[in-house]
Amino acid sequence: MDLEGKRVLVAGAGKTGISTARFLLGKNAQVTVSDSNLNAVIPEDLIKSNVNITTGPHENSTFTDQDLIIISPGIPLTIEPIVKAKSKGVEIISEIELAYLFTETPIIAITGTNGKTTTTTLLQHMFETSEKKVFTGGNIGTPLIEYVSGNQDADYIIAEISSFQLEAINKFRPYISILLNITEDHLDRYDSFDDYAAAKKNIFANQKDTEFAIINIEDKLAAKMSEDIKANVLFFSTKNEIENGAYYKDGFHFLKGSEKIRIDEEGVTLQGEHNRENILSALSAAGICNLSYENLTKALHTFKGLPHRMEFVDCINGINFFNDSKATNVGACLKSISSIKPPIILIAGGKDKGGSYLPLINEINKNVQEIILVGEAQNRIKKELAATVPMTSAITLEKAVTEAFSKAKEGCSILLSPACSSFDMFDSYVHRGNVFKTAIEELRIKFI
Ligand code: UMA
Repeated sequence: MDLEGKRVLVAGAGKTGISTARFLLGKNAQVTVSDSNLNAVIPEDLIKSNVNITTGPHENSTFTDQDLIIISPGIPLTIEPIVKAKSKGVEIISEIELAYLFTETPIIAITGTNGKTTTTTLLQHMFETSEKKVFTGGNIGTPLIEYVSGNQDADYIIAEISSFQLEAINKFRPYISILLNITEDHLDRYDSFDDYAAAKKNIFANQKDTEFAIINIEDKLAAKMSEDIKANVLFFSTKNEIENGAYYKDGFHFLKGSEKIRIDEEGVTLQGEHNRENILSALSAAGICNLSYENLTKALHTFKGLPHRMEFVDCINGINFFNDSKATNVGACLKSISSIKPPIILIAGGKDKGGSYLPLINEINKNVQEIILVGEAQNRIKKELAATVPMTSAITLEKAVTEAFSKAKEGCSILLSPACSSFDMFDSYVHRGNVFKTAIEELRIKFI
């Protein structure tokens, strides 16, 4: 793609937009940045450059008078100026598409509703343990375009990819794509679950039979998607033996080329059924890339896990605290309440994403003693889970922690697993998780 002299609009001035604008400047494009927030913070280097910056409500004409628009993931394709620009023939692509067009480095792209970040980070660790050079980015935090503008030379790009990023691709074509699972999420952005799933399926859209798709066969919808894709499909399963793929049965079985490999579970740091899925998918990709048994075993023994994902925080008076602030949807919450020892006092709630909470009922009845609710979604949760356990409300997360602690007996687990996003009360799930951990630190000072 030749960008020299082209009129290119960057929609959104968050992490993605800023990195994209810098890249485009380096390609001598005529760059405009438009952010709907009047108070968007634009870095000094861009202000001083010849980028045209507009903040405040998007103007249709700013979007229609362009040759190309790079849309940030947080902006839906349905906003009026984008629809108008599209109808005038302006090309609209996401930043991952732009990055793809400027690199030859093979991409391992990981998507799914849950487990993306863990799998991405685990793969990075596997490659680094095998002394391979990788760039890790995408939805995990560093835009892929930074790899391209940094003129880096990695063996592989390991990219966590969200459904938002997949909405505006034309050619983006990973060497290996991984689909972990698809459960309800982001229904505040999509008209239906089908629309969300269709965006995820885009990860396979441009792959050819020289490339690979690694798919969770236990996820019915994900498995169905394999039927009409061109890539070589390798399934993985935590439940059944798979002849031509990876599975868990008394250890992790996977393929390295045509060789069948088994790694023992003993010494593996990641725990829980959902992590078995993440491990199997990562091992499948590592097997395609020919990483050795020794290095993969070492990587699984030394992987440190991630904060805010079923993170054990503390044990006070025999009561265990777990921080799963990253559980921003019902599927993730379901997995966490089924993976720790009951009885659980669950702290849930936050910004509602429009999905149903009903799938939680069985696991709550089995494992949860009481729910303490915070945030905007609490009325809906109370209504949908009325037939389960007692529920109370807390005004702040700190109050929820003290309330839960006052009700917990020795042996009980207090779990923050909100099933909602954090944006009603916090800047992000990280902020929410840190507030939870600070509240626990304060309990420790008071009660010990
Ligand atoms: N904005 C507009 N017009 C609009 C809406 C928003 O101009 O109509 C502006 C906002 O004012 C803001 C900017 O757009 O200044 C934000 O853009 P963005 O929301 O795309 O955020 P970025 O900072 O670019 O971060 C994005 C991803 N954010 C989202 O998908 C919402 C980050 O994923 C990702 O790490 C980053 O790119 C680098 O690739 C975050 C996320 O929440 C972690 N992802 C979702 C998730 O994991 O569930 C998908």
